[in-house]
Amino acid sequence: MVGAQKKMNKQILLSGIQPSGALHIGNYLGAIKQWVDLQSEYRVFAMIADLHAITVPQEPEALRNKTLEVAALLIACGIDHKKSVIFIQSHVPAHAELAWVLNTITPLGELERMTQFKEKKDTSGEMAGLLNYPVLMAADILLYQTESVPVGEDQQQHLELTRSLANKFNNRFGDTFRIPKAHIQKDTARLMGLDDPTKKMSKSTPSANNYIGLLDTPDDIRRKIKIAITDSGKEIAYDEENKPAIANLLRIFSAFSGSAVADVETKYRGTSYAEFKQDLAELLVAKLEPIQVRYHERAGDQDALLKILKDGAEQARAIARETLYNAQNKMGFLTSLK
Ligand code: AQP
Repeated sequence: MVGAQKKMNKQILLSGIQPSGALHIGNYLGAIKQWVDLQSEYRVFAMIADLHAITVPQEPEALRNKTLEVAALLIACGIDHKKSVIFIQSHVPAHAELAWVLNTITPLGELERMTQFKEKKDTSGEMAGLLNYPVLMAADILLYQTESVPVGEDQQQHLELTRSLANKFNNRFGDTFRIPKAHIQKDTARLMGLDDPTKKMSKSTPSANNYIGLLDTPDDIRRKIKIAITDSGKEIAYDEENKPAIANLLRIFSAFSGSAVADVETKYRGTSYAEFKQDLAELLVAKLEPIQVRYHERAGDQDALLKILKDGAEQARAIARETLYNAQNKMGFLTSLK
């Protein structure tokens, strides 16, 4: 989830990632790397979305550890805390408070027809938090008065709800929220599961063989690529429909090597799946190593990490609180007495 706001000539870009498992190369290519690149253009607010993560069951100790792991990994991947703001969602109470306000104007039927809810409810239980996830996401976006929101196709429905809630609130209580526009991202960066190329690579799948974690050891990377599903036939060819597994591996190779998919395809035409996979594994080992080195340096200095998160929360709170109070004030809350 990402959004950009233009404020006093400064663009704020809000982006979120859930500490719901081990961050993987899909999260890196599809999200983190893009935020790193956007830092020169925008003031990036990188949010560790723990409130979203608990919409499906989480073990407390794991959630604590993953939250700090994600923070250290964001920095290791290149989010520069001197230029950007890294914060934990639950440290900015305005997210939950605005979500509550928005819940009071959200029709139940709209939430029940959300695809993500329908997909997750059978495995995670029909909890109200899971149902209300899109309302919290609307609060995340609206608090920072984001102007355009780059979203993948799977998040379009949630952005539509955000727009409709913002319009409804503005019509009823007066101009409060900027109506965010969707900026549809091409899905080229989407990586699929190594054990099931029909579903996206996902950090909360039961099997760690589904993904390459950013902190996987070289041996794990080699093993996972070796056992990654391939398609029938022998040819290394990019064919999304008939060879989805090889197409996925080619996309991963292309993204990490910087070569076009067609060039990788040409290079490996006539070689074996085994040879291609071996080179892919070595490429990933080499590319993830510097991130892992920086991660271990960062994770080893907990005091500095906690300070970055504390400073980040303060900066986010100042902006978020302003929008929240404005909204509450318009609704008739006695915000001036707070
Ligand atoms: N497979 C993927 N390919 C490309 N991008 C991906 N992202 C996630 N999976 C892929 C992007 O990572 C960002 C953070 O995602 P999230 O933490 O909000 O959760 P998610 O999108 O639901 O990702 P996961 O890994 O599948 O997490 P779980 O299993 O916890 O639900 C988003 O920008 C997302 O697009």
